[in-house]
Amino acid sequence: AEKKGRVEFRDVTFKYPGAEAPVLSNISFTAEPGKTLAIIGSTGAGKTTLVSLLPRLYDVASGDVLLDGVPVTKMDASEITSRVSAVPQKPYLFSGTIEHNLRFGKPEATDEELWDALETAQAKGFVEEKSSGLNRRIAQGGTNVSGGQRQRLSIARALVTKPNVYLFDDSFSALDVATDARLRKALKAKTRDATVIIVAQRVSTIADADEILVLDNGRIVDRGTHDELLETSPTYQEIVES
Ligand code: M5T
Ligand code: MG
Repeated sequence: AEKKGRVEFRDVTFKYPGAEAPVLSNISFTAEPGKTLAIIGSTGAGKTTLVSLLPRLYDVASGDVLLDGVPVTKMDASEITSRVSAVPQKPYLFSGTIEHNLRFGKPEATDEELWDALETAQAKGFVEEKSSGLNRRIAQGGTNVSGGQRQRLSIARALVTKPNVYLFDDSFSALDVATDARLRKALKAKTRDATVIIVAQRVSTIADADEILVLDNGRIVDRGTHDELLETSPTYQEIVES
């Protein structure tokens, strides 16, 4: 069967409600199942805005966002959420147990699936270290876990749903470089058939992506692989050197 999860942006323009200037202009790209697409760019470039258009946190002003050829504006919310898992830049945890947090998108998941997701997200040790395990309680706002643990639990939650498309918005930034690398390696093995879109600050997080989009001031200014961009993109070189 053909793999699912092809994402296409066609000449997308977007403005926040009430704003005058567009935050995104003429955005066109395709992300394919089995591949990793990365988005990099300075703060305020529009990365979070861009990835929020697929799960329809906002709708485009013009152009189209398509999932397997169908505009997302023609899909209902439950279909999109079952097929697209987004890990937000500021991950949220519910007050309740770790299990409750992980099962959020897929209540029927087995314990084995939860542990498997935790292992991939490099969060298994953290959950195992207390005897309460999956029943360990997360305080309101997730204040009793660190930023990096919050990110990893949020990644595990996305893995439990086994979607066609993963969106990671700066999800690896609170991890040390070694954990970041281990997590992405495990992730790659577990998400072979899915489309993976990674927003990153660090070049090391995305150097092995199949394609990298360089976003600046709401526009894609350059695109290519890491090696290509090192040769051709002054904006990318600046990010590498920063
Ligand atoms: C892009 C503005 C923001 C900036 C531009 C989320 C949000 C953003 N903006 C709003 O006006 N309202 C909003 O709700 O849009 O912002 P971004 O998409 O958040 O940029 P980024 O993700 O590339 O930045 P960062 O800091 O996460 O690397 O002008 O003011
Ligand atoms: Mg952002």
